[in-house]
Amino acid sequence: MDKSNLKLYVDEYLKQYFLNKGSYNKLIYESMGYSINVGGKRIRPILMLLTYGIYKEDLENILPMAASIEMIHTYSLIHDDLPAMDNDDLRRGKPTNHKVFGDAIAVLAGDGLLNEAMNVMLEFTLNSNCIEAIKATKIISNAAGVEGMVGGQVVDILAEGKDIDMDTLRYMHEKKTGALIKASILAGAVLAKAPEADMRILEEYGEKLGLAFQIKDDILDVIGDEKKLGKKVNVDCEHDKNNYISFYGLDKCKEMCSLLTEDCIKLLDSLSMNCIDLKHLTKILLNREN
Ligand code: GRG
Repeated sequence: MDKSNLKLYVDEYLKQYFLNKGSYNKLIYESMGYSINVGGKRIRPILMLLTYGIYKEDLENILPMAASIEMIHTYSLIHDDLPAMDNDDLRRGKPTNHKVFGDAIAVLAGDGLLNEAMNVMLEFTLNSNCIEAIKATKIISNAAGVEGMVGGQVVDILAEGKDIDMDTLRYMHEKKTGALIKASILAGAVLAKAPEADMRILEEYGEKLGLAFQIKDDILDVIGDEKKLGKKVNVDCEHDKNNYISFYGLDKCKEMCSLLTEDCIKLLDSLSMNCIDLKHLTKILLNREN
């Protein structure tokens, strides 16, 4: 597998997975496939593959696990866009799932993707018959659930229109965005049977990377709003208050993002093995434009 083109392998796996599926239930597969194939950076699967790749050569072996985490991420985006949550019309530059298929099918497409991910991970576990696959599945399902992404989303919804403190903001993002990012890294490491000392370093790396990713997302959000409005945004009144920018301001956030990225690189440098590709991706995430 060409490490510089991992997105292509993930895209192809997911495309094939949802192609020509279903009979009476064809529509739900179309809806799931629509959101899966509509785009996306595939950061979580790539993080899993590259972390696994620090220790092992056969990256293609864990492609189903990597694709599963993208299915979970895509389900969360479909549900997040629903009128009952963020009520967004566009996602990944295209109409959101519910705009194309209606609310009911969009809810079911999200449910379908989550369950399909569990199915693929369990099939991988049965086929590989190894304890590491069970551990990785547990890490991912826990990160996707109430102790992770779902829990973070609940805090986000409850915080809407209210002032929250820094600890709540941090908890919210650690769970909503950070948990799945950290799980991608840890699952890759577990599947590759990384040494215990490296696991601890990668856990810290995952936490810092998740935070840097979220702060960068907030920065891009404000910059996007400013471009749309053609003027500077006052984050206190013109922008969703519960983000890092409204707590720290744009410049401080940019600095925090750079410092976190530097920390991430130092952590990767302290691993027992060389990981040039993961370091490269870490820097790309800091400099990304979307
Ligand atoms: C509905 C349970 C549930 C959770 C939703 C992920 C999420 C939780 C909400 C999305 C809201 C959001 C925009 C969060 C900011 C960080 C984030 C997850 C951005 C989207 O991830 P990317 O940038 O997206 O990896 P692509 O489209 O590239 O896959």
